[in-house]
Amino acid sequence: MTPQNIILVGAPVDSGKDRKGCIMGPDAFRTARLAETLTELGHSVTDTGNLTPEETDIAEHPHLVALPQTVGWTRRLKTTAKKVAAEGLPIFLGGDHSLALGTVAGIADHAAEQGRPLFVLWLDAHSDFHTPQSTDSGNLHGTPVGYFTGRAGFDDFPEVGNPVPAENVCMIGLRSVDPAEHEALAQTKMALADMRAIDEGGIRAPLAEFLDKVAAAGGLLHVSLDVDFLDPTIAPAVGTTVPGGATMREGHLVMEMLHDSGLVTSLDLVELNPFMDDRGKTAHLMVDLTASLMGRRVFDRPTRSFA
Ligand code: 6HN
Ligand code: MN
Ligand code: MN
Ligand code: MN
Repeated sequence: MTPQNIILVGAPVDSGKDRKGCIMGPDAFRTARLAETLTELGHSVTDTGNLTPEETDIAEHPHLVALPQTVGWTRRLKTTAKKVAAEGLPIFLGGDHSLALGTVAGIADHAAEQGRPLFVLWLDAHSDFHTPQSTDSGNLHGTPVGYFTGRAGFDDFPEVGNPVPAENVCMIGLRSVDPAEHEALAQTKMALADMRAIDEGGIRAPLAEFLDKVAAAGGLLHVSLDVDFLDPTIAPAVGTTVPGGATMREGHLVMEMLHDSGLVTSLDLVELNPFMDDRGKTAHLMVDLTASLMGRRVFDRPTRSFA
């Protein structure tokens, strides 16, 4: 991979759900040597430190958890993401998944300015396609895809100037989709690979198909990696564990294919709750996956075929 100008942006967002702990995420990624690892791969790495949310005068909501804080984070991240995307390859260190309301909306503004379409790869057990009206839990980390694809009902949030068309989004790893999300997803042309599809056909096919589409369109590609994409036995440090997730090798293969495609222009690392980790194993795995995305390989692919 040609050396990249990687910009680490700490986003200790912890307002997207009731359970606390993602506030420690950015420092756990730092402790697991993310910057050093990427530097060793030959990239230039700048850590810009941690952001804070903008102040808002929005009132607390009876059902939605910490609405004012999440709106404040969305404002801050939308502006910041647009700016840093013009300067290099940003990696947003979460923080819970509500940070993607801001990161993807801001990256979409950047893509529009470049005159290029934006594509989003959503690696998650969940589809996060709720609106503030459809969510049962009131946890706004379940809404970012609804927001950045332009669903109605996000009145308190910044306007999404450049919604990402649903057909430009691919989700891989799904195994927990709420009925309201399922119904809404059925109205779209989003590419959805649930765990059964992966069991039956492998994780390679849906990703390869999506990457071909991104390449053909000359698009930018944002990847949003939720810890719970991975099976909880290998990645326990997350509040929303769902059994039956991606294996270690499925995770790495996705990242290696993304690397070889050369298409990825921005990344979210989200939902790491270091309070729930087992001696840093989830933080280390997330760093290792990021390393695979940024060019680490065990050895050069063998030239001899074993078929
Ligand atoms: N995540 N669908 C559930 C809810 O509360 O709306 C879970 C959301 C999980 C959020 O994956 O970032
Ligand atoms: Mn998520
Ligand atoms: Mn999830
Ligand atoms: Mn729900």
